[in-house]
Amino acid sequence: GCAGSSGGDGGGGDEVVTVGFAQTGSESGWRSANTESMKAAFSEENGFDLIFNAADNDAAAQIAAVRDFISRGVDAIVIAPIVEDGWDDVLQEASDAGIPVVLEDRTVTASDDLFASWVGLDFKKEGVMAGEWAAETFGDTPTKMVVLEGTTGSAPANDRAEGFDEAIAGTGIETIDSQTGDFTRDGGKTVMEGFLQKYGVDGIDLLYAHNDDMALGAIEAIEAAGGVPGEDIQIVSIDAVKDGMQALVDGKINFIVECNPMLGELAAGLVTDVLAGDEVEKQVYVEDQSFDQEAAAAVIDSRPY
Ligand code: GYE
Repeated sequence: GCAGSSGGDGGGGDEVVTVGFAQTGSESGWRSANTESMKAAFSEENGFDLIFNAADNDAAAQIAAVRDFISRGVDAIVIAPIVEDGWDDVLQEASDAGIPVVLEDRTVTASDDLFASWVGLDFKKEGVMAGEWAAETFGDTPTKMVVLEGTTGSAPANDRAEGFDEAIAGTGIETIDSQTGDFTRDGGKTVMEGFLQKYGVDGIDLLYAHNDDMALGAIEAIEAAGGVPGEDIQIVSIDAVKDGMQALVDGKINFIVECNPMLGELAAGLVTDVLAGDEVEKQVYVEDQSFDQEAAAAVIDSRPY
């Protein structure tokens, strides 16, 4: 046949592995860190040819990107699914084409026969940890809470809501409003402006933001409305990215649950193992921590993202 298939690196065991990665978009600081981690792990030095697609949070565009990977005949596909539902058909198509799929970050509702493995975080547990802090902080005290939800239909938005609600059941915390801010800073700011217009700074005691970026946007809205974030309105959020941790150190956020975005090496390891025909776990969970102001101050300079 044809010699020199690709690369011209001498062949042998050094075949380049072509991977299509369908990223959600670039909605948050967490996402930037995750994209960096993925690109570093799926690098040329590591033997990968990475085809990177960011779908700008458009679920249909993300599915189209995966279809494109299939028609290009990549060796493997990695997906960070924007939403949980709607994956059955395209995952079946990848399976029919004999292309293994590894999911990273978010989960899907499709049958787990349709993908090789998933690596990510326990979003429900993150919600529980955030809710436990709120339950301990406010207890039976009547507390008016607003929620900034992540992208509607995404696994972290669904699971973080569920975990938090379980943890605050039976406390004095009442959800007076809850809307999506799409995991973005602008979204968090705009939705919080609406909440503040409706309830006033005095009518809100607590904000639960499904990620740091939305909390950071909300902080701007609270300050613009003459309120003191972290005091007039206490804030709990999830991710523990640099800007969020700084706001926690500054007392503008009161508690943060970590969500580790450094999933690249684990995802690349799974792809390598799957292509080698090795058995892999269906679900690989990465551990998260949580931080109050003091804990954040102690680690902020040593964190990689
Ligand atoms: O928390 C948020 C990002 O899916 C865990 O997506 C991820 C979430 C993360 O936009 O900041």
